[in-house]
Amino acid sequence: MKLYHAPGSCSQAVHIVLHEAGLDAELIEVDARRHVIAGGGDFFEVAPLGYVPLLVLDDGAVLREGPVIAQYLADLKPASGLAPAQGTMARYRLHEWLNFLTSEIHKGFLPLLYAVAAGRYVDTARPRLLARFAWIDQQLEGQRYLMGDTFTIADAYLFALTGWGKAAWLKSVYHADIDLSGFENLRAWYKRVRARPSVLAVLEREGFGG
Ligand SMILES: N[C@@H](CCC(=O)N[C@@H](CS)C(=O)NCC(=O)O)C(=O)O
Repeated sequence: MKLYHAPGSCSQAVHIVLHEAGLDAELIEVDARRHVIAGGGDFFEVAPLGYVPLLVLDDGAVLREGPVIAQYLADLKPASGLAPAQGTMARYRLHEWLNFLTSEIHKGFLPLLYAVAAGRYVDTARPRLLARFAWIDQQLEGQRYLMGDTFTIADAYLFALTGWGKAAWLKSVYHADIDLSGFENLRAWYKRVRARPSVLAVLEREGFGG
């Protein structure tokens, strides 16, 4: 397998899942803003939509969309607990989280990451995003991970996205103009996730260690 990824981007979630599942993949780094593959090469030739993550399987099949790639990898190692079994209510709960993270958090960040282009829309986008983080903070009350006691791919996804916000306890990657410092449960969760060996290994490899 080959994983096209960009350090600190949403593809970090898939990178973490690879480690958690104990799977091997060749990592190919991409400059996601310039759409250039490290060492040379036009990323659009591999990925017509120009975004990471992208997984190329050994038979040449290409899998797009982070939450789908993460589920594929998790399902290769069911004993990892990274995704509950297909068809169970717990699996639908996982889908619920992944869809929420994709549509409400991941894409909710875009106006803040491209604030100049977004103009006054930032004034609408920021409180919406904060309200959704407040909701996540409430859900984490009294539990270790998003789905309870078990770390799942939803935690890996939220970890990559949370790193985009501003808070003293974050090693922010993009410094999006949103302050997450008021969310105590999120903060405790973040520290817990950041201490996982898989996450430490990925941060080191992506240049955010230490
Ligand atoms: N729908 C895609 C979105 C992926 C995405 O937004 N990737 C960003 C990095 S976080 C990227 O590569 N952006 C470059 C671009 O869109 O040109 C997914 O969920 O996997």
